[in-house]
Amino acid sequence: MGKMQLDKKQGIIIKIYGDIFVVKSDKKYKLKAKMKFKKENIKLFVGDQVIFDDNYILDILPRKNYLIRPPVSNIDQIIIVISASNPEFNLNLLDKFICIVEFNNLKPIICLSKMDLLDSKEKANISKILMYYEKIGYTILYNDDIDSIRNILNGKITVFSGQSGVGKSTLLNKIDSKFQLKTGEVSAKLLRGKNTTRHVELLEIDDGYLADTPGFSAFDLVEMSDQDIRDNFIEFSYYNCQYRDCMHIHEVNCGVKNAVNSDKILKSRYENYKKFICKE
Ligand SMILES: Nc1nc2c(ncn2[C@@H]2O[C@H](COP(=O)(O)OP(=O)(O)OP(=O)(O)O)[C@@H](O)[C@H]2O)c(=O)[nH]1
Ligand SMILES: [Mg+2]
Ligand SMILES: [Zn+2]
Repeated sequence: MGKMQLDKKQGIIIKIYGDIFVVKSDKKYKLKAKMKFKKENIKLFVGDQVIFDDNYILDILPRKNYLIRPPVSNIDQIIIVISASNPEFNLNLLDKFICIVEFNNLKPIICLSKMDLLDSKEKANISKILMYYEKIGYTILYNDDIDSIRNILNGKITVFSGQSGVGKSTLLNKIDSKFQLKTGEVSAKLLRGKNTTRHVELLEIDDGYLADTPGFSAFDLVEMSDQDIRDNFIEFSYYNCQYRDCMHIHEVNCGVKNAVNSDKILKSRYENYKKFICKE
């Protein structure tokens, strides 16, 4: 008699702790990974589709995409949470993050938090800036409009990202109180550089998954060349320059610089672009 055939199944990794992988299929399984992953230096991420038997993850299916920081694969969309205040409204971080998300061939969705901390004049100011981002093609959401947010989550893997303290975990708890994610004081986070959220797992919502992620205080664009950065300021491509490979810095007859001067391109976008190119 031959060996007993073990049942093979396919599922998605939703949680990793130590060397244990929680895989969701018809139900949840707690598994270990076969040695070959370590030998071949393959790191398994939440979001990975895997083949498994009763005890082990045997194989990983090809990834559609993945992020290293935070480690998540097969992402459908990224919601960038940005706060209107506390921590301060920060267009430099927003533009940097949009650039990275675009570089990964995903469309960022921008979600504003803490508008309640602003007076009406400040609110109008921020709304005007956000209209620019909407005009160039990005969806804008507000963290008090849970219905709209929940609507776009269905059937997708969505990663919530953004600076520490902007309210990612608070928002996810509002989307579904069963998540019970830890939240914390902004002052404590910024002072000690401490994140309340430490690891990444996928949370089930309707027919999709959400990933809360630890916020960052600063990060850089090291993996991107200057040309990559330029190409991921998507609205620049609408303007024509004399030189086909124009970097929009020192060149003459530059359509982008003209558009900045005539307020067609948001000044802060262009200023941030220059800072990123100069690796500030
Ligand atoms: N006034 C106001 N406070 C908010 C809002 N959203 C979140 N907060 C507060 O902001 C603080 C930080 O919220 P968290 O949800 O822990 O922030 P986080 O983005 O998950 O932070 P990390 O996990 O460190 O990345 C908490 O004290 C929240 O109560 C909001 O819309 N308005
Ligand atoms: Mg958090
Ligand atoms: Zn140019």
